[in-house]
Amino acid sequence: MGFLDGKRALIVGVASERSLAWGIARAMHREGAELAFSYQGERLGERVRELASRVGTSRVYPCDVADDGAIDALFRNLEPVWPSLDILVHAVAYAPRQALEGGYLDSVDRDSFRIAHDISAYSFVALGKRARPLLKGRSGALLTLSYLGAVQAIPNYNVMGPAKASLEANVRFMALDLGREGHRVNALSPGPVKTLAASGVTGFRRMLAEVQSRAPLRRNVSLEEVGNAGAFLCSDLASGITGTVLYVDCGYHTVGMSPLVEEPS
Ligand code: 0WE
Repeated sequence: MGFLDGKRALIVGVASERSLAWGIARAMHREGAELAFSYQGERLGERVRELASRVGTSRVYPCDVADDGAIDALFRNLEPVWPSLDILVHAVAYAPRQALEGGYLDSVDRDSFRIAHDISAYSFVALGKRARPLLKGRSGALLTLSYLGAVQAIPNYNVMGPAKASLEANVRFMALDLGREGHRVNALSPGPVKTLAASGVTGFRRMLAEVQSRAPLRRNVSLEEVGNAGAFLCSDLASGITGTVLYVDCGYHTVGMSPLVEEPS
């Protein structure tokens, strides 16, 4: 008996074994959900198909979330095999590399702002619009992935901050709208995890060290912990929770200052 028995979940955003989307997929599979995946670009197609086979599915479809036609094609591929859907997981973000380092005003420009918001925030709405017909009559759950940079200024996160702020506002407006139909919309806000997206980020190792010294739990969060929180939020165990951002960060966002004395590591 799993707490997601009989649920169908579409996972958008798996790029590797270290992806947050993959952590969520594994937890959902463990709890009995049936899964389907999308991927961006043929280079990732093979990798995602291999990962999908480990959680017992060959439902794997291409989708570039920047393209409404591609989103439509994803659901046209899915509909014949899955006439209904219970869960949509959106774990996609992108800003041009050069916008993610240096001072904010120097690095941001109209193009990087537009791209970051389009791929990281609007794509959740675009997927929600298209998923809506399949959610009809179910108690659906939509989940996206945010980050602390949405609500606090973090060095180098730059234009991704406003993009995640927009994403979190979208969670609230989508929750209000879809709540009429019984669907829930939430976000996770995990602490830093060494994913493919994070591996190119300047100073990422120092960020992990900062969290480890400052977070109440004195460590970083694991992929499994993020996965478990995601599976919970999309399950009936969370039936009263919508429009929220759940921090999965070992408590980091709750403290205002590092411990004043060095602690043995
Ligand atoms: O949201 C993110 C990262 C998202 C991301 C990562 C990349 C790297 C490669 C978006 N766009 C790109 N574009 C690329 O070309 N995180 C929460 C991880 C992350 O990224 C940071 C962080 C953290 C944490 C960037 C700067 C500072 C902190």
